[in-house]
Parts: sequence; C-alpha cells; structure tokens
Amino acid sequence: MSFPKGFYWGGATAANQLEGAWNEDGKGVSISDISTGGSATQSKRITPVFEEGTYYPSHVAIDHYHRFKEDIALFAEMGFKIYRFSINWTRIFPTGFEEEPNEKGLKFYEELIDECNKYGIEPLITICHYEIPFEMVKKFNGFAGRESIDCYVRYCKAIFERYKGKVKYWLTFNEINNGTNPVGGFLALGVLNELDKPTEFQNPKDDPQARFQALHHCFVASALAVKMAHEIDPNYKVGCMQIMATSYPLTADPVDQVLNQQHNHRMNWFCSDVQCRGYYPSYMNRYFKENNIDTSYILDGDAEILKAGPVDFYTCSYYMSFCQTVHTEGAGEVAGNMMGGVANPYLKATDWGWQIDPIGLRFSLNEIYDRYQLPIMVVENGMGAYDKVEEDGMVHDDYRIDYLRQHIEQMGEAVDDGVDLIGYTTWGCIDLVSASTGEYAKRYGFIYVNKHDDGSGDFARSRKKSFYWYKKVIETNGADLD
Ligand code: BGP
Repeated sequence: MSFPKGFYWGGATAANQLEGAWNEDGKGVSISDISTGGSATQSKRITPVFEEGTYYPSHVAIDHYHRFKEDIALFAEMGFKIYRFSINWTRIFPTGFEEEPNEKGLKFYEELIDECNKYGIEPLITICHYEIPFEMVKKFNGFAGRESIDCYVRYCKAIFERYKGKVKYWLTFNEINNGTNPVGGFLALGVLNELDKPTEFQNPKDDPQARFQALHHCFVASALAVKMAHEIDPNYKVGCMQIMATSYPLTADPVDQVLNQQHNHRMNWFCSDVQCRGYYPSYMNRYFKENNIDTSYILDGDAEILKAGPVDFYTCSYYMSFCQTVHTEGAGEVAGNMMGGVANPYLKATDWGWQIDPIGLRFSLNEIYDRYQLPIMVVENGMGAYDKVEEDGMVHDDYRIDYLRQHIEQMGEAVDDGVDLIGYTTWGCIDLVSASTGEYAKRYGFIYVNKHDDGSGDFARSRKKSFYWYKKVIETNGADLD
C-alpha cells in the first residue's frame, strides 16, 4: 500500500465550530449563531430570537479567532500538508446583502491563510459551511430564494479576488446533499420554514419543495462560482463536498437492491451528479414527480450555467454506513450525521451510535471514482468520543487511533485499486463544538481543548496520544500506521 507522493495529509474544521468571536469586528449573525447547545439525548434548538440566559456554543466555541496562530503552529508540528477550514460568510458580508465586503473579516482570513502558507500548509477553503447569514433566512428562507444566488456570487467574488495567489483549493458548499434530508435543510441550505417560534433541530418543520428548490439555487450558485474562480485565477481548483453516507441492501432480496439504489440516487449521487457532470440525472424526474416537487424553479438558461461550471475535484465526509431494507421486522435502526437507516449487524458503533465501517470507505471511493474519474479528497473522517485526561495530563485515545488507522488502511487499498485519491483531512483535528449536537463533549481532535459544556475551562490546548501518532503517519506518508 503506498500513498502517492505529495499526498495531502491534514485536518479539517469549520468557522462556526471553532472561532467564537461571533459578534466581533463587524461580524453578522449566521444560522449557526442562533443554534443552542444540546447533547446526544437532548436536541439543540434553533431560536430565531436570541433568548436571554440561553447558551449558544458558536459564540465562544474554542476561541480560535484569538488563538489561530497557536493552533496553526500545532498543526504544523504534526506536519500537516493541508488545512481545511471555512470562511464565515457573515464576517465578510454580515447580512449577505452589503455591496462592499467587511475589511476586518477579509483581513482575518488573510492572516490565517498567510499563517498556513508560512508553514507550507496548503489552505483548503470551504466557502459555505453551515454559516449562511441569518438575514437571508429571514428575507427569503435561505437558498429557497433565488436572490441567494447573487448574494453567494458576490461573496465568492470578494474572496476569490482577495486571496488570489495565496490559495489553490476551494469547496463551494459543505455537505450539500445534507439538504436532501429534512434535518439537513437548515444547516446546509438555510431553509427554516418557521420564524415565529424555536425549532427542534432534530425535528424541524419540513418543506421538501423548499429544500429541492434551495438545492437547485445552490447548484446554480456553485456552477457560477466555479466559472468565476477559473476566470479570476486559472490556478484555482474548485470542488464539491458531499456526505458520503454509504448504504448497503440489508438482504439479497432484489427489492432491497432497488430500495438501496433509490436511496443512493437521492442521498449519495444526486448532488454530486449535478456538480460533477453539469446536468440533472434522469432518475430524479421520477422522484420529483412522486414527491410532488414542482420544478418550475429551474429557469431557462440554468442548464447552460450548470454545464459551464462542473467542479474540478470531488470531496466528501465519511463517518459511517447504513443499510436499507423492506424487511424491517427485527432490524434495528441507527442514526448518524443528521440521517438514519437500518443497522448493519456486522458493524459496531461509536458512543453516539454512528456505525464504524472502514471497508465502506474503500468501497465508496471506488464507486465515486468509477462514476466521475475526478481527483478525490476525503475531507472529513474521524471518531467523536468522550475523552478523559489521565493523571499524566494526557488523553490516551487509542480508540481514535484505531478508528483512523483502519480508515487510512482502506484508503490505501482504494489507492491500490486505482482511485485517484489526493488528500485526507481528518475532522475536528482540534476539539471543537459538534455540529449535530452542539456539545463539546463529543471530541474528535488530536489536540485537546480544555473547554466543557458546563461553561468551565480555560481553552488551554494540549497534545493527545493521537497527535504523536498522526505526526508519524504524515512523516512516513502513511507507511507507518502502528
Ligand atoms: C459533518 C459536518 C461537520 C462536523 C462533522 C461531525 O456533518 O460537516 O461540521 O461537525 O459532520 O459531526 P458532529 O459534529 O455532529 O459529530
């Protein structure tokens, strides 16, 4: 097993989950800023009006905004070749509607990018990672409104022009296909449907019409961004970002094969088919018809826009897999990453019930590459766990090392299978706030952050056992995984 020379090893984060400083230097309110804390058993809530005394984790997160130099230095110590982070849209355009960008926001990310480049770490920037300006939700239900396209393109123009020559890799929308799920509609697309009262994050009022309409506007916005990026800097490479929620038929019953195929079409292929190929896949016509989705939001000229802006590479998050079956009696249910399915009896799960399936990663990478023949990066993968600082002051996270080792082994297999895999950024390389549960207790990092859900902690950073392990993995280009 050998990873290609120049393979991009690194880590990934998102602004709303680590920066804090939610209202500093002219920043506006994003959709994540109105989400309360929660836990594995208690859903977080979306509150259109801020509640006095309620806890909003994104407001402080891990205070990266004030500590980014220390954090990048730690990433450099591990030998990162790439660092995936997101630009919080509301630092650049606080409401989404301004004509001119906020200079202080642009400056912050410029310093962050310069800091990465100083250590030879390639920045990989997610343009929109669950950080749509809340004002856009209020005005037109997020991306359900066609006006969102102009807001997004204006934002892209500002950052593409400003960071020209300093950045190569961009991702247009984080986990765009999360918008095909009711729970994902808010974070991925800014579709909220109810502004007059708080919404339970795990149980939102759903409007499939609004979600698929919003997805279309994201496709158009993404295609326009790709085209514009290439015009501004021919060296820019722009990718899509999908949740790869690998799914198997639970039984050999042909009915389960078709059920699983339909699930995969909608969940795993629809968005990437549009973004990689530049046109809608025909299987969605039946889905739209059977689900009463009126596609008159697809306007004349949109097909040409999509055709002119296919992405340069494919990226995905990968955490777990599910099964599909019509034989539900006796079959357990599992959830994970804002969706659910039928449990796979061959797999174990994390403390949050996400089923661990390293081989599924090899399988899916092959499927993706067969389909698109584009370079691929796995830009999120990792194990959320309860970490304990031992008496020696260190977290001995062998469970995390095991999880990552097995996934890296399977990526190596995929490379040997012929997949053009060019990078791997583990999720939450430094402990941060969980997106689905809004808690600190679910930790992913190589770097421990002393901050807790009861509000205690001084944000001090320390190296976990996995920190030293990943450093060696990078040093040996994935050859030494012990
Ligand atoms: C993905 C998101 C991330 C991240 C990760 C882990 O869905 O892109 O933002 O948080 O999953 O999920 P969680 O934080 O819910 O454990």
